[in-house]
Amino acid sequence: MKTALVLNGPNLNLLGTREPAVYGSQTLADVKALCDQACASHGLTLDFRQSNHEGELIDWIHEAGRAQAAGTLAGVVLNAGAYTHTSIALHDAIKGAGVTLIELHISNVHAREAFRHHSYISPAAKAVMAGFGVQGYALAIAGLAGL
Ligand code: CA2
Repeated sequence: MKTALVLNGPNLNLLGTREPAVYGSQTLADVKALCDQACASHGLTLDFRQSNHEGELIDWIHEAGRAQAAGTLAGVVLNAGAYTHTSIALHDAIKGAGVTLIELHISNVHAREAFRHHSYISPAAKAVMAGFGVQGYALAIAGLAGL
């Protein structure tokens, strides 16, 4: 059985505690449970992580590239949080690892502030998901399973 790696970037550990109008009221633990269900129904094993540190996310993407090359990983779902809009290093890591990656945002970033409209992740991603709330995680896992 292949693994789906779901990576969450900075401040996503705060999910469900603030800004419910933008991000909903579900916690990151709730999102993990939702991803567990989605993976189970698509014959995938879930590996779910969160970090507030850019370098740790980069190390995990490199690890994912090795796992995909070894045939044990279906791909990555990445909510890079605000690093989406700032991190050339994450862009380079995704390209360098050669990993299949779906960029995910809970909110519709294009309907928000202009500084959220540009993504360094999108050009390196296989697909982009935004605006479906936390349900987007399940949709992205379904998409990964179907690739
Ligand atoms: O919509 C998304 O998923 C974002 O990736 C979330 C990021 C934001 O910087 C991106 O522009 C869009 C922010 C994650 C922080 O999440 C919080 C959740 C609750 C309370 C505070 C922050």
